[in-house]
Formats: sequence, C-alpha cells, structure tokens
Amino acid sequence: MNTSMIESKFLSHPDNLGVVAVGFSGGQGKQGVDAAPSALIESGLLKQLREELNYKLHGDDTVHSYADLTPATDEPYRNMKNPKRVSAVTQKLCEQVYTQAREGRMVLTLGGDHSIAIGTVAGTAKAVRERLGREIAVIWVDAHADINTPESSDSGNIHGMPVSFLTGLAKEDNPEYFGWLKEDHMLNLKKLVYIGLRDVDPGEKKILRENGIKAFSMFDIDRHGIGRVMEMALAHIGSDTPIHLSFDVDALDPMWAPSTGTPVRGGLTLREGDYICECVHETGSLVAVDLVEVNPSLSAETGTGAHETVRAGCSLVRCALGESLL
Ligand SMILES: [Mn+2]
Repeated sequence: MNTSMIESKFLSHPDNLGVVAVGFSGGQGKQGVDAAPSALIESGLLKQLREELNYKLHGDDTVHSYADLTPATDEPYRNMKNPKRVSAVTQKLCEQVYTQAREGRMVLTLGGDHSIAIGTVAGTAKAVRERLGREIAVIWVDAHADINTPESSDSGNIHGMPVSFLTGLAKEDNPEYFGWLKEDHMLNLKKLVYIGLRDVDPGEKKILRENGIKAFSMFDIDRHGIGRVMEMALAHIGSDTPIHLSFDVDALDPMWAPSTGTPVRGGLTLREGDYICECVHETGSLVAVDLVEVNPSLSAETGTGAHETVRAGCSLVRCALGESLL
C-alpha cells in the first residue's frame, strides 16, 4: 500500500504508478526542457515515490527522447512548427499512457514541454472510457491557457495549442498532423478547469469566453484565496469524475520556478501550488498527473534557479501523489 490515507475512487491499483519520462522539447523553441525528466529523476523523485510514498513503479527508469520519430522533413503546416514530429511523439506517448492507465494504475508523466499533454490526456481519456465508461476532467494549472488553434497562434509553437486539439476546437483529419486524435481521446470542454492563468492571448480570451470554459486566473486567487478557488474548481468537476492534473511549472511565480521557457511574474507561491496538488489528491478522483516545462538549462539569472525549479517540481508531484504535511 502507498502511504496516502485517501481511498482512490477510480483506480483498481492505486498503489501502482505508471511512469512515463518524456525528454521532448519540439513543441517550443528552447533547448533544455528535454533534460527535465533526467534532472527530476536524478534529484531523487522516483526514489522518493518508491521509498517514502510506497508506490510500486512501472514503466520508465530511462527517458524517451523519441529521436527515431523525427521526420526527414517537417515544414510548417497551418502555421505549426515541427508539426509532424510533435504529432508522432504525442501519438506514441498516448499509447504509453494508455497502456499504464488501462491497468488501473495512477500515471505520472514527466515532461517535456506542454505539447506532450496532447498525448497524455488523450491516453488517459481513452483508457478511462474503456475501463469505466466515463469522461475525464482535466485541471490545467498554468500561467497560459495553451488553447490557441494553429490559426490563432502568433508563435506557431504547439505547446500553446494542446487544449484546442484535445477539445476538438482545432480540427484536423490528416493523421500526420494530429488527425490520429479520435472521439475517444477527446476532452469535454465542460470538464476542463484552468487555475493560475495570467498571460492569455486575445484570441484565447475569445475562445474561453465563447465556450464558457471554467477558468480561475490569478485575479480569482487573489480575490477568493486558493482554498475557495479549489472548492469552486472541484465543485465544477463534481465528485463522480476521474481527474487528470496537468501542471505546468510556469504556473508558479518565477521566484519559485525561474527555470522555465515562458516565465510570467505574479504567479502562485510554492505553497499554493502544493495546495492545489494536495486538494486534487484528497478528492480520491485523481488518475493521472503531468509535470511539464521544467527547463534546467534556463537558470542564468539566479544561479540556483534550476535546482530550485526541480525541487519545486518534485514537491508538486509528491503532493499530488499523496504526501501530506502531517
Ligand atoms: Mn502550459
């Protein structure tokens, strides 16, 4: 048994953890985010999960680079950069997550940039539909909404688009360009909740408004406090829905997590981040966790930034998987 006192509602083997380590940076332009899984593992995360939280680990002890999935040519398509490569990697990742999740295990994915959530959420959604006949909910903790369509994106970086593909807002039939996403991979827009937003593009604001998507920005956290925001977020999802938590470390203030590709000031404290994870764990509904956008190479300003960011990432994961203060 793991050390959590919370009974899992949806996992048949809640003390079994499927680990997927994704050294992938193709969804954005900066090198280094592909080194995050190794840095997290080297800092002792998997050892802590095994020895302190008593999980039985399955899956990866080595990090996938997916170099074999790099196509010979990969021209921009509908404004997306590296479209074939990101599509192929996320499709493979979807299978990996699905393989772990269909066994009734908790799944932990260590990214990688946030484009990888196309694969992780799709894999969880499919496995949960098959196992339980249910839809999943996704709690997306992030400074950014990552819901641009290829056409609304300025940068063309796919790490800003995963939610639009997962919810069907961005449609594509060609399997080389995310057309492999089928109905059973999809996320219902009503089951999506954002926490921590503070840098949302004009086109994304329009998408959020027009689709009535539930979103708690830093404004809401300042107004209500993180405790009330979590109550409201979880009430929106309901107690009968399996939850996939996709945590972008840039949701934290750069004070706590400076080593990330697109830092935005005015973010969550480390305790607020940990609290979100503790609350989600406490529901007993959690079935999968992603930790993304840790970039150990981006630490020039503070010197200790990379170490602090990795440490923060480890703390978030442990809280989501049942570590408690007392
Ligand atoms: Mn993100």
